[in-house]
Amino acid sequence: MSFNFESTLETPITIDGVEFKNRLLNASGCVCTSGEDLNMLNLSSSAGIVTKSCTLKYREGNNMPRYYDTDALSINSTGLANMGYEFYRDWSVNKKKPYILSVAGVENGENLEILRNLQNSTTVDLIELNLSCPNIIGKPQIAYDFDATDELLRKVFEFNNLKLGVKLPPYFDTMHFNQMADILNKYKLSFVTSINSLGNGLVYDSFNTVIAPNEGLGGIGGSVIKPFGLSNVYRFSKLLKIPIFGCGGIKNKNDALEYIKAGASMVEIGTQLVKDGTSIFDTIIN
Ligand code: RRO
Repeated sequence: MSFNFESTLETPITIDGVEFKNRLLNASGCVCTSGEDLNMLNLSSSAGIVTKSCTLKYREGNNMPRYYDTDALSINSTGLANMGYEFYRDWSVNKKKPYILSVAGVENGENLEILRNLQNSTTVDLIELNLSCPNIIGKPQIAYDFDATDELLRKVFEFNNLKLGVKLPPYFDTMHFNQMADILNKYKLSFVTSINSLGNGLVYDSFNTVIAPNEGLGGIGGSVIKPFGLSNVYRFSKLLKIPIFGCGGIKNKNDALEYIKAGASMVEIGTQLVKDGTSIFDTIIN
C-alpha cells in the first residue's frame, strides 16, 4: 500500500494554535543548551526550537566524557546540564519561530515551581514537560511510575494555563501503552513527544565503557532505537487524540516519513543533529 505523503515534511501544521512552517524540530538536549546553540536553531530550517530540559537553577551536569556515538547509536549521560529555566524563558524573546521550552525538574515540587514561574511568559509557545530523563542517579523516570505521572499532571493542571505536552520514555508492553494513554487522556495536553532515549544502556569499546558517569550506563539514541520510536508513536497515535511528536533514530527523510506514516505530526531529530549540526534540517527536507 502506498499513499502520497512525500511532501508532508514541508507542509505547515498548527498544533494547539501554534503555527509550524514544516514538521522538523530538534530533539531536546541536542544543540539547544547555550545561547549560541539556540541562535543556530533560530537560523536553521527547523520549524521551531526545543530547548534543553531545564531545572530551577543552573546545572553543570555529569562528568565528561558523557556522550559517545557510532553509526548505529549514541549514548549519553549528560545529567541535565542546563542554564536554569530563567535563561530559557528569557531567551525566548529572540525567537523567530515557535519556541518549545522543555522542563525537567528533579527535586520534589520543582516541576510545579518552574511551571508556576513560567505562567506569565508571552514568548514561550509550548512547554514539553520531560517525564523521562534516564540519567539522574537515584531519581526514577517519572513516566515509568504511572501513579506519580497522574499525580504530577493533576497538580499541574490545577493552575496551568500554558500549552503543555509531555515527553515519554519508550514502552515495550501493550498494557503500559494503554495505562499511560488512559492517564494522558484525562488532561488537556497539547501534544505528546515519544520517545526519549532508551535508559540505562551500556556500550563498550575495546572492553572499556565509553562514557564516565554511572559506571558507563546512559540513554541510548540513534538508529538502533528507531523500531521502538516507531512502535510507540504508532500505539499512542491510536490511543490519544492529540498530535504526536515522533523522536528516535531519525537520520534522513525516509526515517522521518516512517514516523509520519506511524502517526507523528512532527518529528524531532536528535543524534543526527549532534553529528551533522543544523544543516541536517536542510538535508532532510531536500
Ligand atoms: O540530560 C540528560 O542526561 C538527558 C535527558 Br534530561 C533526557 O531527557 N534524555 C537523555 O537522554 N539525557
